[in-house]
Amino acid sequence: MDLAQAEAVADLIDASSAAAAKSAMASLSGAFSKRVNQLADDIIHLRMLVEATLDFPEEEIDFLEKYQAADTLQNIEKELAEILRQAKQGMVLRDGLHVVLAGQPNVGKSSLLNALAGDDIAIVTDIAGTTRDRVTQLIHLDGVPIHIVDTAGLRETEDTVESIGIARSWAEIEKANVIIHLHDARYPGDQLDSAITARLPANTPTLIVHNKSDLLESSPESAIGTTENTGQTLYISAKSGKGLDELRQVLLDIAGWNSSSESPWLARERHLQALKATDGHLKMAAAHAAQTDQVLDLFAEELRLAHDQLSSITGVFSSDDLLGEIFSSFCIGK
Ligand SMILES: Nc1nc2c(ncn2[C@@H]2O[C@H](COP(=O)(O)OP(=O)(O)O)[C@@H](O)[C@H]2O)c(=O)[nH]1
Ligand SMILES: [Mg+2]
Repeated sequence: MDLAQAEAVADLIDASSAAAAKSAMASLSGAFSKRVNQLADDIIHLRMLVEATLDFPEEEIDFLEKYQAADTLQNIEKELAEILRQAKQGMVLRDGLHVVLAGQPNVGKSSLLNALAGDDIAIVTDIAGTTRDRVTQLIHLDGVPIHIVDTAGLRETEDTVESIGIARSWAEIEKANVIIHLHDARYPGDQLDSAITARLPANTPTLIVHNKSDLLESSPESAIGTTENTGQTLYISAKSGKGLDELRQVLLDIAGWNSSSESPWLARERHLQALKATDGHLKMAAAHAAQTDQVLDLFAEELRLAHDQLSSITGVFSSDDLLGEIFSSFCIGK
């Protein structure tokens, strides 16, 4: 069993849905490791050729041309991109998405949490400032864990407890993977909503969701854009449930979840970082190869670093600190 498989044991124990458990099983049986090892083999082959050329310079082989190194490297990068894409899916399945409900008091944030959870989790009243502390609920969409965080409504307040709650709301917003900025559909273009929008972190995908559409005389159509921060305007009613399926679908899209593609292996942040670092070194190698006066030893060095990064996933090359960290999540008996 290699390191990625050992991690899969812990992930299988912790799996929060059937889909996550299935993917953890795939990792455990070596599906992820196999792809990583195949890619490592391709890099090893290329390294072997370049190191040989470095050792026997008198042969004066134009290495890169003779062995079509550029093509080989391109194929390796393509395969890496595919592994990275599937690893991202696997990470969503393992860690889920943190979705924060933000907005003014009384727009229906707590009602939306309850509607999505299918249960009365948060207190709902028509009194502004009811929610004072964040309430988190785990739901599953398509087997994907989604942590929904309900927050205190954002407004100026003299109330000490409420203002602490609002500070917490902003802290949650900063940590969110996705922000649902809830509006009251009856008051489009509200000034306070614009002020909130201006304060939201620019790099976090944000959905503008107009709630209470049941109170409108005619219900406007939702506009679902293709990019994350533009054009996502949804009309829903937390009360009647209208538009909630659409909202769920948009959340899955943002998570990068594609239910039609085969069940990926489970992946961790560590794996993703290593894959990205591998990609960085391969790109550097390609850049060296593209120069007219090819610096073969730099090319070789970048390939070596790429190889090291990739090997850290399966633990062929891992520091003791890392191993300590990973195995600290195992208890005796597991
Ligand atoms: N008609 C209607 N009322 C809603 C809807 N969502 C919430 N409400 C009402 O709006 C009030 C405030 O809701 P709440 O969920 O506590 O808002 P929050 O302060 O944003 O958490 C309550 O009286 C809810 O019953 C909706 O979709 N339609
Ligand atoms: Mg509330």
